[in-house]
Formats: sequence, structure tokens, C-alpha cells
Amino acid sequence: MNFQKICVLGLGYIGLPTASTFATHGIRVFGVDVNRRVLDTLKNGGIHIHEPGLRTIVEAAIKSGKLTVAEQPEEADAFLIAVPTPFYPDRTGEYNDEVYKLADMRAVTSAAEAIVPYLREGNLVVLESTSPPRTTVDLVKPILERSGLKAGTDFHLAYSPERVLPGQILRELIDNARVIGGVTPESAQAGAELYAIFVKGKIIQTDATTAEMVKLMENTTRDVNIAIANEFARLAERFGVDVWEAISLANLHPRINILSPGPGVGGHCISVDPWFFVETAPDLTPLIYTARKVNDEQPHYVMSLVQKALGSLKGKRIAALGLAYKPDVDDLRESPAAEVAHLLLDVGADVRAFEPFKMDGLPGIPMCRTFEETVKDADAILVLVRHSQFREMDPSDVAALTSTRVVVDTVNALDASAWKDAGFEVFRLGVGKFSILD
Ligand code: SAJ
Repeated sequence: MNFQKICVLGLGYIGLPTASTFATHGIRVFGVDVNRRVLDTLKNGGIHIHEPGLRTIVEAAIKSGKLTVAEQPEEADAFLIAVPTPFYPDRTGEYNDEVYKLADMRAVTSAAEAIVPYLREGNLVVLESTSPPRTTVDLVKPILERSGLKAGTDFHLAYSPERVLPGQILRELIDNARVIGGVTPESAQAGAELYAIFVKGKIIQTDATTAEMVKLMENTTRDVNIAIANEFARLAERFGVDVWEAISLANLHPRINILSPGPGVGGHCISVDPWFFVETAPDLTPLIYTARKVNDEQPHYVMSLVQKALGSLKGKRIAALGLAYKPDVDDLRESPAAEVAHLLLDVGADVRAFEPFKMDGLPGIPMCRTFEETVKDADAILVLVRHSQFREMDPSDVAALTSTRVVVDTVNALDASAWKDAGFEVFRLGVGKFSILD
């Protein structure tokens, strides 16, 4: 197919980098977003999300005139839907005694509806939003066919999951393998030709529902694997073992790769996507459901560890280091670290958080602007994110800044023996009290 003009619906974490990458590869891109503030920011030369390298590429795309943005779609050769698929905040499903979250597909529905008046014979529509299985054929296809055109015959329809890692989006967008699932082989082929404009990784064609499942399987596997790591941490504490040592030893086995325990699973992908399986097949997903529960409970587990370190938490000044959802990023959405801070505040602890990647932090969590100020009058130092800056802390320098000698490490960021040598009592997630280090 010949792609002169592409319309990208949704200019968020995926849509904006994708639209800009197409534009810098010479394609005319029409970016659509329902949020006026996003459009104004982009028109004024700004960006509304943080991602390394994104500002430069968006600027180049807009300056060259190849990327323009508006509230409504226009006619184009291809339409790409990259809108969010969050949960309903106030609606849940139930199966036996299990309560599960439900995907809010309203943004996908509106995006598909917005395309209908502009859809022409020979066009390609690709859904990229992570979605419950069969969304492309059961939800998007019937909406688009309201145009009077038939998917797979008059226009092409495909699903292509984004699999980029926040922090590395621009590189992974180009280098990662790309799966394109069509409602017909011709639709998959058309999708493959579209992404071949910039994708250097392998482009693999399949059907739409397989492509949807691939994405959900990837993130669900990671979630389940993190859940078992978290359960191993709890077991290690019970048996007086250092789980970090045990994991590194187990991982010497050529076919074992245990992930890391921590305060829980955050971000807007791994903690969300497994629910799409549970929602669509609650009778078949007891393991996936339980893994989600284990990971969601982990912030409570961390709170009990802090309680062990400090006794009563009421009025205790806690220096919470890190609020991001994972190391060395500024994204605080669905962050387990922030959840721990909230839980501690709820029981009356005097939390002072420090997040070097986002000094303003989150509403409701008292923030400090400097590390020194954060630890100064603390009763305990609590490491919640494995930011490089925290891993590199020198315990004797820290000891000079504060009178507390209690540190709680939930992410294996610290060299426990060095901290002990500097006079600290070290509480580590996943380390039982009989560990040889104690
Ligand atoms: N985490 C652990 N232990 C680990 C690894 C991660 O507790 O051993 C936690 C992190 O701290 C974080 C959460 O899990 O809170 C998720 O972080 P992540 O780095 O595993 O994943 P994301 O959410 O940043 O990106 C994932 C990626 N998926 C996979 O690695 C299978 C990415 O490739 C996807 O594109 C992205 O989800 C997405 O958009 O779906």
C-alpha cells in the first residue's frame, strides 16, 4: 500500500512517539486528541509527557510541517488508534467470591466512531491500544462497518500491540519486533507495510485476536513471575533466608530466571493487562487472578515490614526515598511506592518523601526538595525505588545527616553490610532475621 497520510488518534505515551516517528520518516501525520490542553501544548512547541528524546523528535515533526494536530480526524490512508484502556474506577465484575476490575473501552469506542465518517475504500485501520481479547473483531469492526464498508473486503483492519518500555520508547519503537494481526491476511499485510516505514525489528503477521493475546500474555507472564518472586520473599523471611541471595543462586540454573521482589507492581501496563484476561474468562484464570492479588497486597506487606522496624507508626517521621513506579523514571502513575506512602500516612505516620525524578511528587504526599532535608529528622529511612541515586548512597555520609540509625530497604538497593558497619540497623524485604548478615 502507498501511505501518504496517516491519522493517529490518541497522542499519549504511545500515540505521540508513533505519530512523530512516522512524520520524521516523511509521512504526513494528522494527530488527533480529545484533550484541548494536549493540543495547545503541542501547538505551542511543548510536550505533555516525559520520555527521553521525545521533545526533539516532536519538535522536528511539527517544525517540518509533517505533523499537525487537531480535535477531529481527517481523511487519510491509514488510521491508528492509540487511546488509553484504563479500568472503570467504580465498576467491577464478580465470579464466585472473586471481584475483578473491568476495562473501560469508551475511548476505543469513541475513536472508532470518530473514524467512521472519514473511512474510505482501501483504507487501513490499526488498533494499538491494549485491549481484552476479541476487541478488534467484536467491538471495533462493527463500529467501523457502520460506514457501509466491510472490514477485510472494502478496508483493512488490524491489531498491533505496542511493546515499548517506558524510558526507551523511541529506540524500542524502531528496534523491537512488531506483531501485526489482521482480520484477514491482506489486512495483516497492509499493516506490515505501514510499520515497515520505520520498524527495523522483525514484522510478523498473524490474525487480530492472536496479536491481542500476545500482548496480554507478555505482560501477564511478567506479573505472575513478579508475584512468585514476592511470595518467595515472604517465604524467605519466614525461614530466615536472604531471598536476594537465594534468587541469585537459583538463577544460576540455565532454565531459571526469577524476577525481583519489591513493594508491588506499578505502571499502567503490567498491573492492568492481566485483568483483561480475568474479565473475559474469570472461570479460566485463577492463577492470573491470584498473582494480581499477591502483587496488589505487596504495599501492605511493606507497611508491616516498616512496622516491624519501628513498632508503632503513629507520629513517626519516615523518610520515603522514591515514589516512581520503577527505577530511574519520572512516572508516578499506579506506583506501589506511592501506595506505601499513602498507607503509612493513613495510619498516622509523618511521611516525608523525596523523588529526584519528580520533585513535586503526588498530591497528598508531603514532599522534600532535597535528600538532606528528607532524612534530617527521620525516625527511619525507607527505600521504595531502586533509583541509581539511592543505590549509590554512602552510608557514612547519610549517618552524618541524620540521627536515625534505622533503614528499611524494600528493593535490595543497599549494601546491607556497609550500612551495618556505618551503625545502621537494616531491615530488608525478603530477608529473614537469621540470615548470616544479621
Ligand atoms: N517489577 C518488579 N520486579 C521485577 C520487575 C519489575 O517488582 O523484577 C515491577 C516494577 O518495579 C514496576 C512494574 O513491575 O513497578 C512494571 O515494570 P516493568 O519494567 O516490568 O514494565 P513496564 O510496565 O515499565 O513495561 C511493560 C513491558 N512489558 C514487559 O516487559 C513484558 C513493556 O515491554 C511493555 O511495552 C509495557 O509493559 C506496556 O506498555 O505494556
